[in-house]
Amino acid sequence: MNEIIEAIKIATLEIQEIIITGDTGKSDNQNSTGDTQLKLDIASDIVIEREFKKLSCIKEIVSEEQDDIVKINENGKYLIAYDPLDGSSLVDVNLSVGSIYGIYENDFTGANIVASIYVVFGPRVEMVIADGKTLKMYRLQKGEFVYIQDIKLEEKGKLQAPGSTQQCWYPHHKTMIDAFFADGYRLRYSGGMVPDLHQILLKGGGLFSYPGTSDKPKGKLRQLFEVFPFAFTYKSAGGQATDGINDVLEVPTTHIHDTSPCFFGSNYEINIVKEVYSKNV
Ligand code: P6P
Repeated sequence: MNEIIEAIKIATLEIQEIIITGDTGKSDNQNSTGDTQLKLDIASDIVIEREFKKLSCIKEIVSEEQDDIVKINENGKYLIAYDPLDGSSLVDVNLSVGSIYGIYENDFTGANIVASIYVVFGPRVEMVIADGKTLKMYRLQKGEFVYIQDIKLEEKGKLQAPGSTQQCWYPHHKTMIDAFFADGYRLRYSGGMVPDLHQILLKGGGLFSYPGTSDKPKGKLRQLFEVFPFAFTYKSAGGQATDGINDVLEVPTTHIHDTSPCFFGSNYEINIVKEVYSKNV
């Protein structure tokens, strides 16, 4: 696992440079989910794949930016699914973005995730590593990643990050989100999953939601390299993650680009989500 972390550190330093100096324009391609790929997405993906291909411990990788599984070493122990530069369209308005890595054993399913790592490219570059029991944050300082702190969620938080198109929310979802705001929660939503979830983790908790909607009943966020890594991250910080009914890591995966409705947060907020959604199945 340490060699994977070191590979991600090397890739991160190069991606930071790509963000600062790279072309934020669109490529001529779309990814498997139909998103128009930015040149930054492709450049970041190339860097990460290059570094992972050097590691004999990796069996195969899945990238948001590639249609198919890439086989690395048939005797490798780990399978890695990653989003090389999530929220890349925010770079040209100078907002924070991030990379997300889910590390699995045996197969690409929520039940088989064994670690997650995300990197926030913001005013500071920070890397957060989850092992299922702890969540540890490191900060890039003078070319090195320095340990800063462990992250733990409060039982109840203060922040709400309500994603997706509000006009497509189901009525019970809208009623639930409105009730949180009526209870004094504060809106914190940039449209970048990584900084939005990082903020809730560091500011004591709350709820990030990207539900199923009338236009996207299975949600928008991808299971293997967005939903499951952050579910594992939040559980490692003492929180929870659900699809509205169950632990989101129990959601079945039939295709490597499958999506899932997802809620990540402190226990109090997630328990409310489960209570509301269980009555509106
Ligand atoms: P919406 C970025 O494109 C992304 O995949 C996530 O980083 C983010 O949480 C979500 O989409 C934002 O989607 O529909 O709220 O703009």
